[in-house]
Amino acid sequence: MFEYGVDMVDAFQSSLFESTPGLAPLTAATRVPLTDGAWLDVLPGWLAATGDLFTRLVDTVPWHAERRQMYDSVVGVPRLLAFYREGAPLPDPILLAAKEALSAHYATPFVTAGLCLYRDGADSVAWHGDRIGRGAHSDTFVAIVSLGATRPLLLRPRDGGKSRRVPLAHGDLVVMGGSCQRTWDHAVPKVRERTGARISVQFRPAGVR
Ligand SMILES: O=C(O)CCC(=O)C(=O)O
Repeated sequence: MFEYGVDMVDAFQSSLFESTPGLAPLTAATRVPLTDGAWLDVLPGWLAATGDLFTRLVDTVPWHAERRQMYDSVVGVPRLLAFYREGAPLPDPILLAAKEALSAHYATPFVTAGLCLYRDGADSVAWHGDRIGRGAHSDTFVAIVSLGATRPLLLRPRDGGKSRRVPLAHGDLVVMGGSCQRTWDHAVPKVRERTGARISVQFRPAGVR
């Protein structure tokens, strides 16, 4: 397992705050307008130059499996999960730097981090919007950093209409903004072809799940 000593973390964290190496300015993101006041900001490779962040997260995050009721049976959720609530230390200083950069750029504190590990192409998340809490009635932001294997993020308007496919490669950032959580749904579908593992890190403001 990767050894990541406290001194190393401290030294690295200081240098991140001085110069945020590997983090391109968020002003480089492309704004993609959707319908109904929803939009995406897309910044390919935002965290691509961050060494073995993917491996560190696979090794150090306390991943857990969840089960949920589906009709008459309880089924396994097809991905592993970890959640860092507001104030919980993040598992890597790069994620802290990313959270700070997003908060500054969007002038909104991003306070929680949800991490998902898609072990292979059979792992997925079904169509949904983040509508537990504020996203149900107000404009908000959900920022996703994708690490590891490329998987498509699909988006479709809830009222019908043209859907979008955003391929998320290693280090890519996509921010769903405006009305996106209440007027659009998103999903990461299963893929048939052989696919490596992917981690999704979602940063959210307070009261958005
Ligand atoms: O895998 C992703 O990037 C999307 C995750 C997601 O939508 C969620 O966990 O709510």
